[in-house]
Amino acid sequence: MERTFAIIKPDAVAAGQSGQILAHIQKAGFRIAGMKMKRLSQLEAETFYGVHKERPFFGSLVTFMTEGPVVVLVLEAEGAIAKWRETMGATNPANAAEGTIRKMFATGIERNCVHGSDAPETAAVEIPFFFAGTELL
Ligand code: 3AN
Repeated sequence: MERTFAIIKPDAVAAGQSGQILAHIQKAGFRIAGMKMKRLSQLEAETFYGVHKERPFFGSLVTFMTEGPVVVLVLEAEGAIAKWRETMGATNPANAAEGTIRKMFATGIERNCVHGSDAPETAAVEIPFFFAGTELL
């Protein structure tokens, strides 16, 4: 079993889509090992997206990710990392496949409703960034 880290982003939480996204996650066959709602601080968002620091969209991305509460999740499944990337769909919803979460709920390349770790090394950093071991069930 593999674990990945996911976020339901502020756009989807504000739009009242968390429940539908969680239902989709469970229908897709993930077990939820950790879940909480929180509002990211500026420092948390900047640190979390540190790899994008030099990108032109960094400031805007941090503003977006701190504009309201998010739901942070640890999802478990066989091949969870690749499976969750597939379930989310492409970063830009215009390129996302039919039936993916981003195709259904994202409104743009930045406001793209969900996050998912892109590799085992990323999941290994992102999960403990938000969850203590005792919070994973
Ligand atoms: P993904 O979330 O699919 O792994 P990344 O890691 O390339 O995509 O980008 C992280 C986040 O940065 C995206 N989820 C999106 O919110 C934002 N983002 C990525 N590319 C752009 C872009 N060209 N313009 C604006 N925001 C972007």
